[in-house]
Amino acid sequence: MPTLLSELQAGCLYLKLNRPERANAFNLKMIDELRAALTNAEKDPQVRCVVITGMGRIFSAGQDITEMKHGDKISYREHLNNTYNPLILQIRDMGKPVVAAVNGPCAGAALGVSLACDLRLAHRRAYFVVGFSGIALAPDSGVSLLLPVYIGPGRAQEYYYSNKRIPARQAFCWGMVNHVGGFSYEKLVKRVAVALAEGPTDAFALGKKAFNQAMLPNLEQALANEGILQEEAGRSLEHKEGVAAFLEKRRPKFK
Ligand code: T3D
Repeated sequence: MPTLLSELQAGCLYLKLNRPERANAFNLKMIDELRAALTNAEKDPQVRCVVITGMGRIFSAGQDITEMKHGDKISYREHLNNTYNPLILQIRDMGKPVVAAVNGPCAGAALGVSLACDLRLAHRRAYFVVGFSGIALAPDSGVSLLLPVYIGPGRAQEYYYSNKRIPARQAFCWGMVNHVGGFSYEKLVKRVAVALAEGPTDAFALGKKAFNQAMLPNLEQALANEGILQEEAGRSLEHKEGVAAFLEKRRPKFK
C-alpha cells in the first residue's frame, strides 16, 4: 500500500498521508514518499500549489511510536537529520505554496510539518498537540521555532509542557490557522488551493523567500539544535518510560 496518495487537479497537487490504521503516523517510507512527491512537484510546471492532508479522521500523529527504537539503538539526531529536518526545509524552500489541510488531530512531527506549510486550513474537529513531552522528548521538526513564531513563546512553551490540545478555533484566534471549516471543509480547501494555483507562481516563490528570510532566518540552526537535544532526550529513561506507557496504553510514570 502506498503511504501517500496523490492527485493533481486544476494545478493543485493533493498529497494524502495514507496510514489511517496508525493515525497517519510517519514511518521512513512515508517520509521518503512525501519528500519524493515534493521534489517532483517542484519540477512539474503543472503543479502550482501543493496540499498536504490526511486520510480518514486524523491529519497525522507524528512519528510512528511503534517503530521508534529506543535511543540506545538509533541516533535520534541522525534520524532527524535524514528525515524530518530535510522535509521541513524542503517545504519552506519549495518555490510553490504548500497548504496543510489539517483534517483532524495533528501531533508531534506532524505539527512541525503543518507549521512549515505556508497556510493551515483546519477542520473544526481538528486540534494540534505538541506531543513530544508526552513521550519525554524535546520539540523537533522545527516546532521549537515555528510554534512560537505563530502563537508566541509563552503559549508555545506552555503547550509543550502541558501537552494540552489546541483546538482549531483557538489556533485560528491565535493566527496559527488561516481558516476553519465544517460541512464545507473540502470545498474550502479546494477554493483556497485553486486561488493559489491561479496566482503568480514565480512571484510567490520570491515572496516565500522573503518571508523565510524575515521570519525564519535561523530555521536550519534550530533544526540542528533540536537534533542535538533530541539525541540526549532519546537516550533517557524518561523517554523509555514514555514510549512503554504509550504502547501499553497507560499514563507514564516519570520519576
Ligand atoms: O528521531 C525521532 O524519531 C524522534 C522524532 C520524534 C517526532 C515525533 O513526532 S514524537 C511525537 C509522537 N507523537 C505523539 O506522541 C502523538 C501520540 N498520539 C496522540 O497523541 C493521539 O493518538 C492523537 C492526538 C494523535 C489522536 O488521538 P485520538 O484519541 O483521536 O486517537 P488514538 O485513539 O489515540 O489513536 C488512534 C490509533 O492510532 C491508536 O491505535 P489503536 O488503539 O486504534 O490500535 C493509537 O495507538 C495509534 N497511534 C496514535 N498515535 C500514534 C499511533 N501509533 C503509532 N504512532 C503514533 N504516533
